[in-house]
Order: sequence, then structure tokens, then C-alpha cells
Amino acid sequence: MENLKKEGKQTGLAVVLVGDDSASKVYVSNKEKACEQLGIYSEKYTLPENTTEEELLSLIHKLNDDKKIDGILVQLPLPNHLDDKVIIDNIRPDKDVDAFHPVNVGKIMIGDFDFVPCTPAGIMELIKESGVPVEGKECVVIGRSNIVGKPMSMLLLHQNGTVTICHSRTKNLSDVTKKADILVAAVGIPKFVTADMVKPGAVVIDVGMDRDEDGKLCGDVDFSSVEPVAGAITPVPGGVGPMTIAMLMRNTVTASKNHKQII
Ligand code: L34
Repeated sequence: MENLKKEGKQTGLAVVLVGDDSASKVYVSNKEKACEQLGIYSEKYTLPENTTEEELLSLIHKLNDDKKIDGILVQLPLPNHLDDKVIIDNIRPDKDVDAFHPVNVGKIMIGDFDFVPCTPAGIMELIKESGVPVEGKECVVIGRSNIVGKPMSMLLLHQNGTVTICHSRTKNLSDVTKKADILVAAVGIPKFVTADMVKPGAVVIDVGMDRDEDGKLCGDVDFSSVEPVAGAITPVPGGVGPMTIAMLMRNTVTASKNHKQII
């Protein structure tokens, strides 16, 4: 960052939030704060729930052409009347700091990429920094979303993990999860993973941002029952969420460095 600044290049991120989702508001404001802390210039666009596709696309096209902006992030989920795919397809791939554009998704599959989706990238960073080896390990990902499950599986595969993806139609789920040395839970169901689904000593990563019966923030893993069984476990909050934001910052700096050469 400091080097980029010295060279006279300010790094810029635009974050677009459509509608009134209260969780999204918190995540977006955490992203704004991270930009502030790092000295990244940021612009936040808060658009009303009834924004049309045409209006949102016109903002994206403006940001695509804006030289101050290196990264564009449209916070998901979008309101139902807007099609994620159409919106993401219109973000310039070299500004797509989420790595959701088909060009970036394809690059991840091949293993030659600039941007890594923030949540899976944050998880890989946690695994690496904790000294957990992936090579040859049984890695089980519960969830097959484009945002987490699929790219997560690819990143683990690139590190030579033996990867299994489970989902709502998986039969005998706990038989599969019990084999995992590294278990990633990204289902979106509060406290879904219980102690009987976890192999003793396994590394358990909780991607969930759920609410329990009392409306309290919790993850996809039943932390209190799984924690004694697991070899290592990430908490919610304070686990994968902050790492997601850190990786967004990293992708934004990558975009900025690349733009120094292009623009
Ligand atoms: N486009 N949409 C786009 N990019 C993303 O990378 C995301 N994601 C997910 C939802 N939609 C997105 C996020 O930003 C999830 N996510 C995210 C980001 C930050 C946090 C959680 C999810 C976060 O800061 N979590 C805090 C607690 C927040 C709270 O108090 O509610 C934590 O400590 O886990």
C-alpha cells in the first residue's frame, strides 16, 4: 500500500449495496472501515430496494470507466427482482475483486488467477498461517455455492487436498463429514454441524453467518459441542468474516497494481 502511494497511485474500491438487508449493511460498513484503516480510497453507493436493472448497470458501467476505482463490489444477495448473473457479468473482470465474473471463475478453475474469492481465500490463509497441511488430506466442503463451496473446493484441490463436496442431496452426510481432516461448513443453517459429524482432531472451519433461536449471531457449526472434538476450529463471529474482508483488501491492492500497468 505504502509503496503504491509513494508511486502516486491511490487504490480505490467502490462498494455497491442495493436494498435494506441489515446483515449486508454491517458487512459493507466493515469493508468501509478496513479501507479507511489501510488508506484505500473508497466510495459507497447505497441504492434503494426498488432500483432497476438498468439503473444498477448504468452505475456499474460508470465505475468500470472510472480511473479512481480499481475494484468494484456489488454486495450479495441482491433484491429478488435483480439477476445476480446479469449484474456480475457487467463488472469489468480486472475490477472484479470478488472474483465472481465468469472470466475469473474460469481462471480459478485453471489455477492461474489474480483474484481469489474473498471467503475461500481467507480460509486458505487461516489454514496456511495455522500450519495445517492440506496435501493428501481429506477435505470435505459442505455447500456448493458459487461464492464459497465451489471455489473453496478448487483452492483446496490446488493445494493437493483430496476434496469432497457435499450438499443438500448428499446421502449419509455424517459418514462423509466424519472422514474429513479439514471440514468446511458453508450451508447457512445455524449449528448444523454437530460433534457426531466430526472426526476427532479435525480442523473445522465455520463459514456460517446465522442467527440462533434467540436471534444471536452464530455459525453453521455447533461450536460448544464440536470444539472439544476438533483439533482446531474457527469461531463466529471473529473467524472467517474478518478474513473475508482482509482478502477483499488484498484483491483490491492486486487490482490497483495491475491497473498501474494498464491505465
Ligand atoms: N459481493 N457479497 C459479495 N462479496 C462478498 O465477499 C460477500 N460476503 C458474504 C455475503 N455477501 C457478499 C461478505 O462480505 C459474506 N460476507 C461477510 C463479510 C464480513 C463479515 C461477514 C460476512 C463480518 O464482518 N463478520 C463479522 C461479524 C459481523 C456481525 O457482527 O454481524 C465476524 O466477526 O464474523
